[in-house]
Amino acid sequence: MLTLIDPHGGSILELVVENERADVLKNESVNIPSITLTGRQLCDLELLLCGGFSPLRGFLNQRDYDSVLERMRLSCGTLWPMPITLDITEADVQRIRGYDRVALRDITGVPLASLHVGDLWKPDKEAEAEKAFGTTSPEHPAVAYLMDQAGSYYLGGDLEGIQMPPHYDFLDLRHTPRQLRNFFQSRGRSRIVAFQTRNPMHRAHKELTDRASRDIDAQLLIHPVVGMTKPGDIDHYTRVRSYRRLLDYYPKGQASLSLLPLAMRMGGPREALWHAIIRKNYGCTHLIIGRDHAGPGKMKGGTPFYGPYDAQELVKAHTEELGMEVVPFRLMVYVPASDLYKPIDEVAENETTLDISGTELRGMLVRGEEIPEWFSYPGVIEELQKTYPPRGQQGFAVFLTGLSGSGKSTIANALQARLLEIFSCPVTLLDGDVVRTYLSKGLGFSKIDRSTNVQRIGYVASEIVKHRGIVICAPIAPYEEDRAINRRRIEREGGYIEVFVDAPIEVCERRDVKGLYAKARAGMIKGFTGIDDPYEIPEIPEVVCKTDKETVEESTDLVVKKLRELEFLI
Ligand code: PPS
Repeated sequence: MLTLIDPHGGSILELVVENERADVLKNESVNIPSITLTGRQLCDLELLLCGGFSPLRGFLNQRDYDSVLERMRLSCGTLWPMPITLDITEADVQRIRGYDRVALRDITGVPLASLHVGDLWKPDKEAEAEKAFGTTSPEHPAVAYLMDQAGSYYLGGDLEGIQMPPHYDFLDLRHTPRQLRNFFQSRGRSRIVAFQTRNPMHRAHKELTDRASRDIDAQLLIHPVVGMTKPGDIDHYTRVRSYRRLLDYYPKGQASLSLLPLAMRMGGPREALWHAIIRKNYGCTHLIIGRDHAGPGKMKGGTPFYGPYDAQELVKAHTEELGMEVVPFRLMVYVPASDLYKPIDEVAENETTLDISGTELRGMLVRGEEIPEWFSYPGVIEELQKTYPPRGQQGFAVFLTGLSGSGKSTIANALQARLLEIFSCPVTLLDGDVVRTYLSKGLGFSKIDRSTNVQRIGYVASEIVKHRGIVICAPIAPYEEDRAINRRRIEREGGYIEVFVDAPIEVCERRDVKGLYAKARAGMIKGFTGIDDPYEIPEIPEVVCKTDKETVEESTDLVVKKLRELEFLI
């Protein structure tokens, strides 16, 4: 363990102990209570152990926590804007009572650190949200996390690291602060400008980072966050592959890429200050800070959480204390008339500029549209295209829902045959009865069992769609909530086409293929959908098939037509 000589002055505090001590702690961990870390806690632990969060020695105790919230400083006065806390549950509190050490483990059970139990307290979460993020709105991702996911208690204490959390991806791009400092030193570089990002980088980013590093004669460190970013962001695997390709477009040796396993809070100004301290620990001397740095965007009503330059201002006000310079990021825009990127403040009033937003880009990718060269680089786009293939190359789920006897299975079978005519790949059919035989054996028809059954189908379907496969599901799925959960889960991976197989109950009852309606009417089956259990009509189905008025072919045609319209079938 290194000793910190000068907070923010250049030293870093690494918390992983020597091998011999680590073995002692590992053995001891079997006999003390353990806490299994969540994804976010794991990211925090990694930054604590490697020195990215120097000068912190562990999770904050109450005095430091209060002080950080009140004045963005630890109780000793050192600048530190973000509360780094270990949240635990009431059950955890009971388990650790009476112990002075607790083992921190990852989800697979590997002991990563021993925490010397310090303060245990119940925080006022509203006050924390207001002070740290300036809002108690659940639309702010960190506030939502704090209120909905974080445990009710905080456990503070110094850490002795047993080992760093293991990683298996992009190992050549993961560095500790010490490794990065050594790397820069070995290159003889003393001026390093960091670029923080959680998005893919295109031409505008390349132009601005290129300019920034040349203007101040500094080596550029592209330092993307690969821990946790804003929900809905592009996954880090895709981003890192695209950053790698982007490196080819910088002059040789000008830019380096290293991954930061940080869990962002989207905390705007405080987060920017935190980013500066972290980058300082990683050996950087400058940080590029732009408009709305680390902000979560706008609230539903359109009001932004933070002012556009609040982050820049706050960090600027502390540059001397930090020993870190801010490089203001001026928005670079494309000027088609001169085929050039320019800082927005250099663009004349009558000059036309062009841009493509992240959402527009994703739309263009899934529609298979060509991405203009002025916007990005072929290598970068190639990587994004792999993750966002055009609709015709994505998987999809056709989810048929309706009463028993409404015709779901018949349409499902006809549709499967139709799709097999077109595609060479298999089409999986998850029919109600089949699922209950293999996937949901043992489940009954209570509300909870039905939900479990329907969500299991949704989970399996989402996996098939993720692998770009085609799946047809045909359960009754009587509850809107379950269908909505499935829709969200499947749409993350590809297409979800809900088909309401709409036949009046009298028609279904008349058909009564399995004789179940008769049994239900006779009271021999309880909780039968449509008789004494509800069927909630789908709110926004992509297709409605009226099977009392259409032939099977006509209903199937409707689904196929919709698939073509949505471009899943070309
Ligand atoms: S659910 O609600 O989505 O979980 O139902 P599902 O798994 O699709 O139901 C499959 C078949 O179970 C038969 N069955 C019942 N249906 C409704 N209510 C009750 N109580 C019930 N008991 C048995 C019924 O035949 C369903 O098949 P389909 O193909 O829909 O006729």
